[in-house]
Amino acid sequence: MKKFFLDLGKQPLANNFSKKFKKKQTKYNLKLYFDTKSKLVSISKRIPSKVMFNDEYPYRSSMSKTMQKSFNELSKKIKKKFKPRLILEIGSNDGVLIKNFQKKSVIGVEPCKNLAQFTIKKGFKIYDSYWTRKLSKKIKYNHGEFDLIYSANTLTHISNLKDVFSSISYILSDNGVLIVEDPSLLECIKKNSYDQFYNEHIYLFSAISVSLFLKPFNLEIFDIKNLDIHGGSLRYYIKKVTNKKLTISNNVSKQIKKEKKFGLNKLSTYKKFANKAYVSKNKLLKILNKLKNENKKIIGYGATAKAVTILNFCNIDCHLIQNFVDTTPEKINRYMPGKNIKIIKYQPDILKNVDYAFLGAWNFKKEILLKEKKFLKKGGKFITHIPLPRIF
Ligand code: JHZ
Repeated sequence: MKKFFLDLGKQPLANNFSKKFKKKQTKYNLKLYFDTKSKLVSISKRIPSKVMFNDEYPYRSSMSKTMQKSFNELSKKIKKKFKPRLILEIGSNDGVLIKNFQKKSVIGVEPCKNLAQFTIKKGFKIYDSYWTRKLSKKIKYNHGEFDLIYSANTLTHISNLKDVFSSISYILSDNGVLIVEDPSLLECIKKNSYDQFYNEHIYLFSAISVSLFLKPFNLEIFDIKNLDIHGGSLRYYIKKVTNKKLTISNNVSKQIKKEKKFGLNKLSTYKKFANKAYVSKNKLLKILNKLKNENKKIIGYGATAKAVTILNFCNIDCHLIQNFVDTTPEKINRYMPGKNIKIIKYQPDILKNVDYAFLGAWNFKKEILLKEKKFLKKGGKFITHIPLPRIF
């Protein structure tokens, strides 16, 4: 039974950075629900994949050093621990993981053709289609079964999870391993990062919900790792239930216990989280309005999908945050969805005349602070809303 807990208002497509200032933009309800039976947290309005993940999709996984390092380390681990013959990556984006493997040992699935091109051009085999049962049949027919399947920040973006996991189970070899990586619901609730919810994030996974969901597909989690990536992610190592060669690590029950102790299996936890989102909104607006009245120059740092949720939920436009800066070529000179704040190209001296930088990419705080030492030294300050709005 799905129970409502938070209304984040009308939100535009989180990655639809328009070329022109647009007075009117299509917006969709963003309401959050907790399913008391499946323990899944999801959003109500499902937008067709084709609308969200099109051939001009601007998000590039390789735009941060943190991400490159994480994928590089993972590829080494995969090679050493599992020694896979053939790897399938679902949602290969611009190839940040794939490029660490030999061309003959990896196949990617990436429906956004502009992103798929990055790896196709390098000579990798990429299916530029959506992950569906039909595609899994085609890939199995062409390549056989896979002994390692990897997917980061993709499966939570697909509405039909039954189709997702049944297709994976179908194409995964009997002794194969599936590695799934997505933002951790526990970390999201703990950090009050309501901005992890936008129309692309149809679900936010927890170990509780994933373990319940997998059973009918002959799949189970055999290990879990907590990662710092994206504000706290979980990496689930999954195998077939019938595969008794791999043992189940204590990390799985530990994580589930931790989540239950925090209350992820109870609606009341999400209601508290919803109240905190409103507290966070009011506090952020108070800070920004005060600085504006003092004529301070504020810019946004990192034109993230998360920032789109904040701008539209808190009703922040260019009167409060003048511009956003970002390193992604696909976002530069475009406008933040829904609020028309122009995104400008990041350059090392971009913060020269800035007083405050709002951390849209708060999940890369460490990397950004290291890069902006000069700004801080000169008295520049950052604003973050995680876990609650403050200046530092
Ligand atoms: P980042 C995206 O969300 C969308 P976003 C997607 N739906 C998803 O699931 C998550 O990723 C995982 C820029 N930047 O990773 C680069 C700088 O400009 O937090 C990016 O545009 N300078 C697929 O958009 C953005 O910030 C820097 O120094 O919330 C970061 O976006 C750094 C480090 C980043 O994901």
